[in-house]
Amino acid sequence: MIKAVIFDLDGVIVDTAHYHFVAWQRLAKELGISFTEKENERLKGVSRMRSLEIILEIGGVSLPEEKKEELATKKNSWFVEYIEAIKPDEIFSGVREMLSSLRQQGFKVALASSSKNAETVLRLLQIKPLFDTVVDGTMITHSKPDPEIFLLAAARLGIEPEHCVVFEDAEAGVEAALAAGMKCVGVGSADQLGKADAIVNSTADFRIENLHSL
Ligand code: B16
Ligand code: MG
Repeated sequence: MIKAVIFDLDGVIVDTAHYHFVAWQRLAKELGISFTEKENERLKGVSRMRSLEIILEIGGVSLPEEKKEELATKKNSWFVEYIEAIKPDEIFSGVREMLSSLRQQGFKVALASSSKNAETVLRLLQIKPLFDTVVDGTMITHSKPDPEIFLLAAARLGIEPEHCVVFEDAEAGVEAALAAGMKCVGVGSADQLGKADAIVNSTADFRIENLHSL
């Protein structure tokens, strides 16, 4: 019996992945590393520092911790600059209505994003009041694919993991949801998200009445 729905942010509610990509690519260019949109898939759902490490691995570059901190901070300052322009209508089509319907139908609704900028994005989209709880990258120690973020969201909602469904667009996120003992709807392609219990092209394509048959 599903009682709660937990949403990832980037790629499920809004396309911040594009802004992450543009900022990472700018940094990669400065470092002389070629970084493609396909390689960017590996960064989805994982933490800022792990993302940087993946790019450095791609470039075969090894740097001291201090330098990595400096580069991650630089990338984040560009990302924050880019997302300042986000408008409420950038939310994926149908998602605002879906969040409202879920709560009207008695489901608890949470946001669980690895991003430390999730609060800013929610404010810009004007959707924070649509969630019963928000868990983000500032509140966790282990990033997806570790289940910590989803277990924390469920605990804050007061709902057992087996009664939760997670909407995720990243492979690391699907793994995290399943490791948490939750059901998972993958948003994207079956190639990448094949382990999910169901796959949709975009979040609002999922029919709420199908939650109980996952
Ligand atoms: P930040 P999500 C994740 O958000 C992104 O998918 C991932 O690409 C990013 O590295 C991570 O947030 C950390 O973001 O640098 O803003 O803290 O998909 O978990 O909503
Ligand atoms: Mg995501």
